[in-house]
Amino acid sequence: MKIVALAGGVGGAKLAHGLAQILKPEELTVIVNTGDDFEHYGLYICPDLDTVCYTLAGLANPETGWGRADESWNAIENASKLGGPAWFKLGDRDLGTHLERTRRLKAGDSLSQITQDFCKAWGIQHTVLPMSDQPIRTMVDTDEGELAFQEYFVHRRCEPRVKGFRFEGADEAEPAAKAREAVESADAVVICPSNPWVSVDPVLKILSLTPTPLPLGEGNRVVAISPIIGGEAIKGPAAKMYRELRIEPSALAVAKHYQGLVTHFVMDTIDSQLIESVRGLNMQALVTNTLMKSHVDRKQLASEVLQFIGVTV
Ligand code: FO1
Repeated sequence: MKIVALAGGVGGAKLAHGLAQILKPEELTVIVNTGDDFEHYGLYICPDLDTVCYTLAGLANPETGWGRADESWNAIENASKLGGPAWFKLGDRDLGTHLERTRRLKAGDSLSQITQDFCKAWGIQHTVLPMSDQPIRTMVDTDEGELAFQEYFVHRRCEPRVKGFRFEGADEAEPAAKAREAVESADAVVICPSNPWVSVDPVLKILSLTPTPLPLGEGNRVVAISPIIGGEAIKGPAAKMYRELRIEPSALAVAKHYQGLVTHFVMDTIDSQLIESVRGLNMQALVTNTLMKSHVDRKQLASEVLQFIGVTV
């Protein structure tokens, strides 16, 4: 059984970790959004890739979900005292990742190859891949003009009102070769509970997973887990984005977002009253506890998702 999980940052990483506790290394490929990537202090930063890898390796900061556990901040504090920007917090341990990734990219290695080598060094046995080896940049159109993703997300704390999104470079970019192969040979695709607008949509666009998912064969399953619980996002600005785009945030709105692509939809028990409306979108629906507060919750949700789509492990 071959499963591909599509993930953005923290929520995606948690479910990917749950899946990795159940599936064998050869059974799981996690394809990660790189639309949030940017250059800062001359370094190439891949926040979502790092969040997924640190989480799978057990190195992630348990409070924030991003960055490293047992982190110190000497370098960024020093740079800030010298007049450098401190709005994007780069920890000392985390900096090592960006330094080495930037050195390898400048030497001509692909992001896929670098990620594979980092995973090996961190003891990650499952495959983690960027969606593309070419740069794609999520741009957020707001009432204050268009902002680069991290500028909007971290620097401006998601305060400007969102009007739309653009994935710069996406039209010219190819999926990473191994990501394309993984999707083409997948028995099922799991869309993790990540932000549909800015974490999942760029991956779907790059992989050409449109409402009629061409690379997947007849009978294959695409399951999505709602990141909206009781009308609010578990983390991050997804609910705020829905509201600003004049859509009421709900698990049903997420299901509609993926209509035509997704065959199975998972939402939280708190949203059980929406089950018939979701089924009306031509999807099978499962209601369960989707809040992943502990490592046990991650594995439990992953196990229920796999069972729901008929994967026996
Ligand atoms: N998120 C923040 O809210 N503030 C930060 O200072 C910050 C720094 C940071 C450093 C490395 C990294 O890998 C991620 C970091 N993030 C930070 C998270 C990141 O901006 C977002 O979680 C993702 O881009 C959205 O998925």
